[in-house]
Amino acid sequence: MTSTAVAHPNIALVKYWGKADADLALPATGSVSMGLDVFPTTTSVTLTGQQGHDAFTLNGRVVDDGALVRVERFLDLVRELAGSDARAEVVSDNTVPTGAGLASSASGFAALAVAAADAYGLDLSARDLSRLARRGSGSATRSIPGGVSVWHAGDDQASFAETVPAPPMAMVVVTIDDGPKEIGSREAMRRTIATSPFYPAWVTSTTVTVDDMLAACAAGDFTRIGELTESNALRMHATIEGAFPPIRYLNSRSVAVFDAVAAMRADGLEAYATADAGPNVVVLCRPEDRARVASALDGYGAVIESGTGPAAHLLRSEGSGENPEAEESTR
Ligand code: 2P0
Repeated sequence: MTSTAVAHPNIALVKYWGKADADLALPATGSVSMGLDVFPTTTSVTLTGQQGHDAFTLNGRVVDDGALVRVERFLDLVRELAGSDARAEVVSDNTVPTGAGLASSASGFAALAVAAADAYGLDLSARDLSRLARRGSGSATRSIPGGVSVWHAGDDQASFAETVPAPPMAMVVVTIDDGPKEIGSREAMRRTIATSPFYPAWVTSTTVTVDDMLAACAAGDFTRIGELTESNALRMHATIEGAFPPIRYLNSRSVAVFDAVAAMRADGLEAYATADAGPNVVVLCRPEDRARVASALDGYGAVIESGTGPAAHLLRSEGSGENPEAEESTR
Protein backbone atom coordinates (compact mmCIF):
# COMPACT_ATOMS: atom_id res chain seq x y z
CA MET A 1 0.00 0.00 0.00
CA THR A 2 1.06 3.60 -0.55
CA SER A 3 0.62 6.37 2.00
CA THR A 4 1.08 9.98 0.95
CA ALA A 5 1.51 12.93 3.30
CA VAL A 6 2.16 16.65 3.03
CA ALA A 7 4.04 18.97 5.40
CA HIS A 8 5.28 22.58 5.32
CA PRO A 9 8.43 24.37 6.50
CA ASN A 10 8.48 26.39 9.72
CA ILE A 11 10.47 29.42 10.84
CA ALA A 12 11.49 29.69 14.48
CA LEU A 13 10.48 32.76 16.48
CA VAL A 14 12.60 31.36 19.32
CA LYS A 15 15.42 29.28 17.86
CA TYR A 16 16.61 25.75 18.47
CA TRP A 17 20.41 25.81 18.55
CA GLY A 18 22.08 22.91 20.31
CA LYS A 19 21.26 19.39 21.40
CA ALA A 20 21.17 17.96 24.89
CA ASP A 21 21.25 14.44 23.42
CA ALA A 22 22.27 13.87 19.80
CA ASP A 23 21.18 10.21 19.65
CA LEU A 24 17.64 10.98 20.76
CA ALA A 25 17.62 14.43 19.07
CA LEU A 26 16.71 16.18 22.30
CA PRO A 27 17.18 19.96 22.23
CA ALA A 28 19.06 21.93 24.88
CA THR A 29 16.13 24.38 25.11
CA GLY A 30 12.55 24.66 23.96
CA SER A 31 11.75 26.63 20.79
CA VAL A 32 8.72 28.30 19.19
CA SER A 33 7.93 28.56 15.47
CA MET A 34 5.38 29.59 12.88
CA GLY A 35 4.48 27.09 10.17
CA LEU A 36 4.37 28.45 6.62
CA ASP A 37 1.61 27.89 4.06
CA VAL A 38 4.00 27.87 1.09
CA PHE A 39 6.43 25.24 -0.24
CA PRO A 40 4.79 21.95 0.76
CA THR A 41 6.74 18.71 0.72
CA THR A 42 4.67 15.75 -0.50
CA THR A 43 6.01 12.30 0.31
CA SER A 44 4.76 8.80 -0.56
CA VAL A 45 5.86 5.66 1.21
CA THR A 46 5.20 2.24 -0.35
CA LEU A 47 6.18 -1.00 1.38
CA THR A 48 8.05 -3.28 -1.02
CA GLY A 49 8.87 -6.96 -0.86
CA GLN A 50 12.52 -6.15 -1.52
CA GLN A 51 15.33 -7.19 0.79
CA GLY A 52 18.33 -5.06 1.61
CA HIS A 53 17.79 -1.36 1.18
CA ASP A 54 15.06 1.22 1.08
CA ALA A 55 14.78 3.35 -2.06
CA PHE A 56 14.53 7.15 -2.03
CA THR A 57 13.64 9.43 -4.93
CA LEU A 58 13.71 13.21 -4.35
CA ASN A 59 12.29 15.58 -6.96
CA GLY A 60 12.52 12.88 -9.62
CA ARG A 61 16.14 11.88 -8.88
CA VAL A 62 17.21 8.64 -7.24
CA VAL A 63 19.16 9.40 -4.06
CA ASP A 64 21.99 7.07 -3.07
CA ASP A 65 24.21 9.15 -0.81
CA GLY A 66 24.10 10.27 2.82
CA ALA A 67 20.51 11.48 2.44
CA LEU A 68 19.43 7.88 1.73
CA VAL A 69 21.28 6.70 4.84
CA ARG A 70 19.43 9.31 6.90
CA VAL A 71 16.07 8.18 5.47
CA GLU A 72 16.93 4.50 6.10
CA ARG A 73 17.91 5.19 9.72
CA PHE A 74 14.64 7.02 10.17
CA LEU A 75 12.65 4.16 8.63
CA ASP A 76 14.50 1.75 10.96
CA LEU A 77 12.88 3.60 13.88
CA VAL A 78 9.45 3.25 12.26
CA ARG A 79 10.08 -0.45 11.61
CA GLU A 80 11.10 -0.93 15.23
CA LEU A 81 7.85 0.67 16.41
CA ALA A 82 5.82 -1.41 13.95
CA GLY A 83 7.65 -4.69 14.53
CA SER A 84 8.26 -4.93 10.78
CA ASP A 85 11.28 -5.66 8.62
CA ALA A 86 9.61 -4.55 5.38
CA ARG A 87 11.64 -2.24 3.17
CA ALA A 88 10.06 0.83 1.63
CA GLU A 89 10.18 3.01 -1.44
CA VAL A 90 10.05 6.72 -0.59
CA VAL A 91 9.18 9.29 -3.26
CA SER A 92 9.34 12.90 -2.19
CA ASP A 93 8.57 16.16 -3.97
CA ASN A 94 9.95 19.18 -2.22
CA THR A 95 8.65 22.45 -3.62
CA VAL A 96 11.02 24.69 -1.68
CA PRO A 97 12.68 26.56 -4.54
CA THR A 98 16.41 25.97 -4.65
CA GLY A 99 18.01 28.45 -2.35
CA ALA A 100 14.81 29.92 -0.92
CA GLY A 101 16.60 29.84 2.39
CA LEU A 102 14.19 27.48 4.07
CA ALA A 103 15.50 24.22 5.44
CA SER A 104 13.98 21.29 3.60
CA SER A 105 14.65 18.82 6.41
CA ALA A 106 11.78 20.14 8.58
CA SER A 107 8.99 19.60 6.05
CA GLY A 108 10.85 16.59 4.62
CA PHE A 109 11.01 14.55 7.82
CA ALA A 110 7.56 15.69 8.97
CA ALA A 111 5.97 14.44 5.74
CA LEU A 112 8.03 11.24 5.92
CA ALA A 113 6.98 10.60 9.53
CA VAL A 114 3.26 10.90 8.70
CA ALA A 115 3.46 8.83 5.50
CA ALA A 116 5.73 6.12 6.94
CA ALA A 117 3.70 5.76 10.15
CA ASP A 118 0.59 5.16 8.06
CA ALA A 119 2.29 2.82 5.60
CA TYR A 120 3.61 0.66 8.46
CA GLY A 121 0.18 0.59 10.11
CA LEU A 122 1.05 2.69 13.15
CA ASP A 123 -1.79 4.72 14.62
CA LEU A 124 0.21 7.52 16.22
CA SER A 125 -1.14 10.59 18.01
CA ALA A 126 -0.01 14.03 16.82
CA ARG A 127 2.30 14.11 19.83
CA ASP A 128 3.92 10.80 18.90
CA LEU A 129 4.25 11.80 15.24
CA SER A 130 6.04 14.93 16.40
CA ARG A 131 8.38 12.87 18.61
CA LEU A 132 9.04 10.57 15.65
CA ALA A 133 9.74 13.45 13.24
CA ARG A 134 12.21 14.82 15.81
CA ARG A 135 14.44 11.79 15.24
CA GLY A 136 14.78 12.73 11.56
CA SER A 137 15.60 16.41 12.11
CA GLY A 138 15.06 18.64 15.12
CA SER A 139 13.13 21.33 13.28
CA ALA A 140 10.82 18.65 11.78
CA THR A 141 9.31 18.23 15.25
CA ARG A 142 7.65 21.65 14.76
CA SER A 143 6.39 20.89 11.22
CA ILE A 144 3.89 18.30 12.52
CA PRO A 145 1.50 20.72 14.29
CA GLY A 146 -0.01 23.63 12.36
CA GLY A 147 0.02 27.34 13.17
CA VAL A 148 2.38 28.56 15.87
CA SER A 149 3.91 25.75 17.87
CA VAL A 150 6.20 25.13 20.81
CA TRP A 151 8.72 22.30 20.85
CA HIS A 152 9.31 21.29 24.43
CA ALA A 153 12.73 20.45 25.80
CA GLY A 154 12.75 17.34 27.96
CA ASP A 155 13.28 13.61 27.74
CA ASP A 156 12.22 11.42 24.83
CA GLN A 157 8.59 11.28 25.96
CA ALA A 158 8.28 14.96 26.80
CA SER A 159 10.07 16.46 23.80
CA PHE A 160 7.33 17.03 21.20
CA ALA A 161 5.74 20.06 19.56
CA GLU A 162 2.16 21.27 19.82
CA THR A 163 0.13 24.21 18.55
CA VAL A 164 -0.27 27.18 20.89
CA PRO A 165 -2.74 30.07 20.73
CA ALA A 166 -1.30 33.03 18.81
CA PRO A 167 -2.52 36.06 16.89
CA PRO A 168 -2.72 35.94 13.05
CA MET A 169 0.73 36.57 11.57
CA ALA A 170 2.54 36.49 8.24
CA MET A 171 6.11 36.22 7.04
CA VAL A 172 8.08 37.60 4.12
CA VAL A 173 11.09 35.52 3.08
CA VAL A 174 13.98 37.49 1.56
CA THR A 175 16.42 35.25 -0.28
CA ILE A 176 19.79 36.94 -0.42
CA ASP A 177 22.01 34.09 -1.45
CA ASP A 178 20.97 30.78 -2.97
CA GLY A 179 24.36 29.08 -2.72
CA PRO A 180 25.08 26.18 -0.36
CA LYS A 181 26.10 27.05 3.19
CA GLU A 182 29.75 26.76 4.04
CA ILE A 183 28.92 24.90 7.20
CA GLY A 184 25.72 22.96 7.89
CA SER A 185 23.68 23.63 11.01
CA ARG A 186 24.35 20.22 12.55
CA GLU A 187 28.13 20.72 12.54
CA ALA A 188 27.78 24.41 13.45
CA MET A 189 25.69 23.49 16.51
CA ARG A 190 28.38 21.07 17.65
CA ARG A 191 31.13 23.66 17.22
CA THR A 192 29.10 26.32 19.01
CA ILE A 193 28.55 24.05 22.01
CA ALA A 194 32.21 22.99 22.09
CA THR A 195 33.83 26.41 21.65
CA SER A 196 31.50 29.43 22.03
CA PRO A 197 31.87 31.02 25.48
CA PHE A 198 28.42 32.50 24.94
CA TYR A 199 26.66 29.14 24.62
CA PRO A 200 25.75 28.69 28.32
CA ALA A 201 24.18 32.16 28.30
CA TRP A 202 22.30 31.28 25.11
CA VAL A 203 20.75 28.27 26.86
CA THR A 204 19.74 30.14 30.02
CA SER A 205 18.40 33.19 28.16
CA THR A 206 16.51 31.17 25.52
CA THR A 207 14.82 29.11 28.22
CA VAL A 208 13.39 32.37 29.60
CA THR A 209 12.55 33.69 26.12
CA VAL A 210 10.45 30.59 25.32
CA ASP A 211 8.21 31.35 28.32
CA ASP A 212 8.09 35.05 27.44
CA MET A 213 7.17 34.21 23.84
CA LEU A 214 4.40 31.81 24.86
CA ALA A 215 2.96 34.49 27.16
CA ALA A 216 3.10 37.07 24.36
CA CYS A 217 1.42 34.64 21.93
CA ALA A 218 -1.33 33.82 24.43
CA ALA A 219 -1.90 37.54 25.02
CA GLY A 220 -2.03 38.22 21.26
CA ASP A 221 0.71 40.82 21.75
CA PHE A 222 2.21 41.08 18.26
CA THR A 223 4.68 43.80 19.20
CA ARG A 224 6.15 41.72 22.00
CA ILE A 225 6.26 38.62 19.76
CA GLY A 226 8.18 40.60 17.16
CA GLU A 227 10.62 42.15 19.62
CA LEU A 228 11.39 38.76 21.16
CA THR A 229 11.77 37.18 17.70
CA GLU A 230 14.36 39.68 16.46
CA SER A 231 16.24 39.68 19.75
CA ASN A 232 16.41 35.89 19.93
CA ALA A 233 17.67 35.62 16.33
CA LEU A 234 20.46 38.11 17.00
CA ARG A 235 21.39 36.33 20.22
CA MET A 236 21.64 33.05 18.31
CA HIS A 237 23.89 34.61 15.66
CA ALA A 238 26.05 36.26 18.33
CA THR A 239 26.43 32.88 20.03
CA ILE A 240 27.38 31.19 16.75
CA GLU A 241 29.83 33.98 15.89
CA GLY A 242 31.48 33.29 19.24
CA ALA A 243 32.53 29.81 18.09
CA PHE A 244 36.17 29.04 17.28
CA PRO A 245 36.94 29.09 14.44
CA PRO A 246 34.11 31.63 14.10
CA ILE A 247 31.01 30.91 12.05
CA ARG A 248 29.25 33.89 10.51
CA TYR A 249 26.02 33.26 8.62
CA LEU A 250 24.81 36.84 8.18
CA ASN A 251 26.51 38.90 5.49
CA SER A 252 26.35 42.60 4.69
CA ARG A 253 23.22 42.13 2.57
CA SER A 254 21.51 40.30 5.44
CA VAL A 255 22.36 43.17 7.77
CA ALA A 256 20.95 45.60 5.17
CA VAL A 257 17.58 43.81 5.47
CA PHE A 258 17.68 44.10 9.27
CA ASP A 259 18.36 47.83 8.76
CA ALA A 260 15.48 48.14 6.26
CA VAL A 261 13.14 46.45 8.75
CA ALA A 262 14.23 48.82 11.51
CA ALA A 263 13.53 51.73 9.12
CA MET A 264 10.02 50.33 8.47
CA ARG A 265 9.36 50.31 12.20
CA ALA A 266 10.59 53.89 12.47
CA ASP A 267 8.00 54.71 9.77
CA GLY A 268 5.24 53.02 11.77
CA LEU A 269 5.14 49.73 9.83
CA GLU A 270 5.61 46.99 12.38
CA ALA A 271 7.93 44.27 11.11
CA TYR A 272 10.68 42.20 12.74
CA ALA A 273 13.57 40.31 11.18
CA THR A 274 14.93 36.84 11.88
CA ALA A 275 17.45 34.58 10.17
CA ASP A 276 18.46 30.93 10.42
CA ALA A 277 21.74 29.20 9.63
CA GLY A 278 22.38 31.19 6.46
CA PRO A 279 22.30 34.74 5.08
CA ASN A 280 18.62 34.83 4.14
CA VAL A 281 16.27 36.92 6.25
CA VAL A 282 12.64 36.27 7.15
CA VAL A 283 10.44 39.16 8.22
CA LEU A 284 7.52 38.73 10.61
CA CYS A 285 4.55 41.07 10.21
CA ARG A 286 0.80 41.34 10.62
CA PRO A 287 -1.16 39.62 7.80
CA GLU A 288 -2.63 42.93 6.62
CA ASP A 289 0.89 44.39 6.21
CA ARG A 290 2.52 41.57 4.28
CA ALA A 291 2.14 43.08 0.79
CA ARG A 292 3.55 46.41 1.99
CA VAL A 293 6.49 44.71 3.71
CA ALA A 294 7.17 42.57 0.64
CA SER A 295 7.13 45.59 -1.62
CA ALA A 296 9.44 47.56 0.68
CA LEU A 297 11.94 44.67 0.56
CA ASP A 298 11.83 44.24 -3.19
CA GLY A 299 15.37 44.77 -4.40
CA TYR A 300 17.05 43.28 -1.32
CA GLY A 301 16.62 39.75 -2.70
CA ALA A 302 13.92 37.41 -4.00
CA VAL A 303 10.81 38.06 -1.90
CA ILE A 304 8.14 35.48 -1.06
CA GLU A 305 5.10 36.04 1.19
CA SER A 306 3.59 33.39 3.47
CA GLY A 307 0.67 33.06 5.84
CA THR A 308 0.41 30.60 8.73
CA GLY A 309 0.43 26.99 7.62
CA PRO A 310 -1.58 23.83 8.35
CA ALA A 311 -0.57 20.72 10.29
CA ALA A 312 1.20 17.90 8.47
CA HIS A 313 -1.46 15.53 7.20
CA LEU A 314 -2.18 12.42 5.24
CA LEU A 315 -3.38 13.01 1.68
CA ARG A 316 -3.95 9.43 0.59
CA SER A 317 -3.82 6.06 2.23
CA GLU A 318 -4.24 3.45 -0.51
CA GLY A 319 -5.08 0.02 0.69
CA SER A 320 -5.93 0.83 4.28
CA GLY A 321 -9.65 1.26 3.60
CA GLU A 322 -9.72 4.59 5.41
CA ASN A 323 -11.18 7.80 4.09
CA PRO A 324 -7.95 9.60 3.30
CA GLU A 325 -9.22 13.00 2.20
CA ALA A 326 -11.02 13.57 5.47
CA GLU A 327 -8.18 12.35 7.60
CA GLU A 328 -5.82 14.68 9.44
CA SER A 329 -2.70 13.12 10.85
CA THR A 330 -3.05 15.28 13.88
CA ARG A 331 -6.42 13.96 14.92
C1 2P0 B 1 15.54 26.52 14.14
N1 2P0 B 1 17.64 25.84 12.95
O1 2P0 B 1 15.05 26.62 15.27
C2 2P0 B 1 17.05 26.61 14.03
C3 2P0 B 1 17.50 28.01 13.80
C4 2P0 B 1 18.56 26.63 12.19
C5 2P0 B 1 18.68 27.92 12.88
O2 2P0 B 1 16.57 23.97 13.47
O3 2P0 B 1 20.59 18.59 13.45
O4 2P0 B 1 18.23 21.02 10.50
O5 2P0 B 1 18.58 18.00 12.06
O6 2P0 B 1 18.31 18.65 14.45
O7 2P0 B 1 16.63 20.84 12.44
C6 2P0 B 1 18.22 23.74 11.86
O8 2P0 B 1 18.50 22.55 12.47
O9 2P0 B 1 19.07 20.33 12.77
C7 2P0 B 1 17.42 24.53 12.81
P1 2P0 B 1 19.12 18.82 13.20
P2 2P0 B 1 17.99 21.13 11.97
O10 2P0 B 1 14.82 26.41 13.11
